[in-house]
Amino acid sequence: MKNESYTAWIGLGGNIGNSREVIKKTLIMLFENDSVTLDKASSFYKTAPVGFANQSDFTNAVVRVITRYNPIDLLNCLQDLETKLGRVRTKNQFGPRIIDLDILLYEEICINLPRLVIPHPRMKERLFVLEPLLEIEGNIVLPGNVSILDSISNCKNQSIERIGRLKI
Ligand code: PH2
Ligand code: MG
Ligand code: MG
Repeated sequence: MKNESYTAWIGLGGNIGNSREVIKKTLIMLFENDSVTLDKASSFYKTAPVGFANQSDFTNAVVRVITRYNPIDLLNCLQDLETKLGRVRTKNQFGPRIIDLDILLYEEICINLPRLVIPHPRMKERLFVLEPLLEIEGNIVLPGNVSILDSISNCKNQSIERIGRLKI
């Protein structure tokens, strides 16, 4: 592995069990790994489910990390962590989950592989990603030169409530 480090943005979400505690535990476990360090974390948000309505509200957050991993190694690391935390993959891509860790952005790169698409293909339509991202990255311009505020104003039908600081 090269010694360089890269910035990535990760979305966290879950709606099974005490999701706030699960997200905290996830971050503690993630940062026990020397190859990923926390740079900035958003607050926690309580969000209505998007994509499949008949399930509990989610808790969501976004973090900015510095990592030595390339995107695929970072994905492997996040998926290992999901499994360790008890994630069971079901056929419902948008259904309930204990923890979901998604790479939203990695530097300014674009990747389109069967396992991994960066920027995250649905991030611009999801208030549960955009609002926490705006909190930590006020000036960010989204891929395609889209303003985050414009994207947020297109998601106003999705409900989101800030529920407190993420202290780890
Ligand atoms: N994740 C999904 C599908 N729908 N809705 C909310 N509010 N938060 C999520 O994290 C979420 C979702 C699939 O990854
Ligand atoms: Mg997801
Ligand atoms: Mg995922």
